Amino acid sequence: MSRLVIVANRVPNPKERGATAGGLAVALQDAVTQREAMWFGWSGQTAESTAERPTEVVQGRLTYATLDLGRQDYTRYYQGFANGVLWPTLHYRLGLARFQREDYVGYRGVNAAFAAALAPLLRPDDLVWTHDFHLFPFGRELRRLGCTQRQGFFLHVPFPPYGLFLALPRAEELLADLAAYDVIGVQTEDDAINLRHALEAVGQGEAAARVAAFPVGIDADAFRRLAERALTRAETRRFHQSLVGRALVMGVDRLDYTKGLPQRFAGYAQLLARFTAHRGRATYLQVTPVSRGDVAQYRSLRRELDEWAGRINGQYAEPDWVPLRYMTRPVQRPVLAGFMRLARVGLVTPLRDGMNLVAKEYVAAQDPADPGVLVLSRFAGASPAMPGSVLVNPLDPDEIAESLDAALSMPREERVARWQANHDAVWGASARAWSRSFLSALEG
Ligand code: ADQ
Repeated sequence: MSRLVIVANRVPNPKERGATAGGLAVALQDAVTQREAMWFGWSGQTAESTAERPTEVVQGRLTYATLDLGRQDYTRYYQGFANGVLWPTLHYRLGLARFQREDYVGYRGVNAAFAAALAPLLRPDDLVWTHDFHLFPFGRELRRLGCTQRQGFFLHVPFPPYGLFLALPRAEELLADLAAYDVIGVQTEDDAINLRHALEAVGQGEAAARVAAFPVGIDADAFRRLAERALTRAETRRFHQSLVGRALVMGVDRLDYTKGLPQRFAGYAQLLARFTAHRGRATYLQVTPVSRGDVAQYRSLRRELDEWAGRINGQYAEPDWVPLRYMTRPVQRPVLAGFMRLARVGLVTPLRDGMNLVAKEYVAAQDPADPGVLVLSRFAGASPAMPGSVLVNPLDPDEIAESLDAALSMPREERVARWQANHDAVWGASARAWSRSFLSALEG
């Protein structure tokens, strides 16, 4: 079997395995245990200038090869173009993008530097699998250096309608970058349609034929076990006792403007205003660790949410009941899994999301005999395959309130039927199936 080389902006820390690993590391766990593999990418550290040679750590058949980023590269490539322009544009928010020519030049420069650092480490029959929007140009840079290996690319975030994407300065060049890959994977059929249109519109029809949808999944059995085991943990028991029989609504998201958090808080406020029976009977826990805190838009979002939380609790709290418990500190995965199992409602309302793994984790965490209800945004990549969810338009706080009321009032029989309707989407489309189907397409 040929070696697998995974290229991603962030490489997991070899010391943090299992429970603390990030989403991508978890999804690729199966792939890297099946064959010899290498993770290649940014170390997460900055230095005076970007390293030319990676630092390698070998763990059995798995090698981690990482580079520090120069401070200016960090600002331009990572903060400026990847997070400041591509992230909003790919989530349909062109108005939030701040294009600056030097950031774009920095982005291309880091991709070229990464390719130059990886090329000498490659063997002729390696499979190279590059991940996400930070690395559109990476495959073409490798080709420029004479690398002829099979190369695949997977986009974890959505791809917007082509007219929107083409409004981005340098869109054509970025689409031509994608044409260097043998397989171009996206999350959903809608993303595939949008990306094919964009490629065709710029004369890259051949590349359009190499685009396919590979929906990301989770290891549902492992998450279910985590959730069950969590019930015996002291944190979970203390939390359960603190609910004193009240129905728990739960949200888990990175603090990001794509996650629809102000609208979600507004929806919960509408629930308390319009459906007064839930006052004193429901508790909403939102866990939202701060991410990208050095970007202005994220700081102002944080202030907005602080205001919402203060307003909701100020207006509706009772001496013995706090309607909203809002946390911006990270919570460990095993603890989170236990909290999800206790939740009567999983509230997942991104304005746009490539997939959204929290929706799948919530379903996996439930007790099949007495499951909770998933209230899910129509605009999460997870929604087409999850027919048992209560679907909402995340821009409409009134609709969120009505859906919350319906979910909180739902009889057990209907909750069980809806959970079963979501079961296949979660257990059938596993992390392992995702990486295996992508890699078999890449092997040709
Ligand atoms: P993200 O935008 O990070 O991922 P998501 O799919 O929800 O979004 O994955 C987040 C992961 O981090 C989940 O496993 C979740 O449990 C965990 N997580 C989130 N908040 C947490 C918290 N407060 N504490 C601890 N863990 C937390 C991107 C795309 C998604 C796509 C994934 C995978 O934006 O659309 O589903 O990649 O392709």
